[in-house]
Amino acid sequence: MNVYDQIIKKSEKGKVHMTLIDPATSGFEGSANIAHEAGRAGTDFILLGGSTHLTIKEMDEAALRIKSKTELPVIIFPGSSDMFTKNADAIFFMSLLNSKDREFLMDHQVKAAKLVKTSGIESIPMGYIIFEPGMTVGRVGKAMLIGREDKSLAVNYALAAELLGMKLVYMEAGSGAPSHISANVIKEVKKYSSIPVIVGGGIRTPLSAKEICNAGADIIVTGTIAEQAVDVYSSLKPIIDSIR
Ligand code: 1GP
Repeated sequence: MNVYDQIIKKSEKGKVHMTLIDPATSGFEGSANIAHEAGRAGTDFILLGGSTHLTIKEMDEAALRIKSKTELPVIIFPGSSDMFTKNADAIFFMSLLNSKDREFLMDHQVKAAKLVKTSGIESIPMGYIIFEPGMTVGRVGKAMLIGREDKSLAVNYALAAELLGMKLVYMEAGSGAPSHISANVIKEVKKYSSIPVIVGGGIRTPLSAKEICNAGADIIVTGTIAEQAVDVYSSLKPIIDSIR
């Protein structure tokens, strides 16, 4: 079964958890360790990437190391056109829909298109939208940040992603954000959206994970919590358990 179908199947049965691993922050060994421990804690998918630039060689190495420690599907979550590896199982072929810079809307995608297509890797089209405070990705991606309670703009962006044929929409507060996006906004988007909604950024406690899932998020992503943990398993397990 391809990765997208696995995501759909899992999200039909319950809430999905994805662990974001950034090898630029965690190193190769640390990345492999996080993948292993996150798998033990019950995460469903590994996202490989982030907003720090990595070369294809580094991505190759990181994916290999991660795959040597887990059987979970590894999905590239690219910050630029160079962040690609054939060693992953799929790539989120994404556009930062509220960027004011065409680089993040379409230029990286154009640069990477032939490589991705000819690699044979599964490509999953995804709309990516960034909310306040946005953190590094908001700044680097030159996002016109969506206000924390701006339900109407959020709905329009999410629906634009869907009507453009994107298969997922990712609502992001920014990695390391002091708080996640608003539950009211998630609820409103879910009233209209027919594609799975991913929420990430600032999720650190079982309570917030549950709040986001109760509001309607189909998939949640955590990154920082595992990155900073001394014991990755113990930091992730309660969060993942809380959404089951
Ligand atoms: C970043 O949403 C993810 O794209 C993860 O955010 O690092 O805050 O968990 P955190």
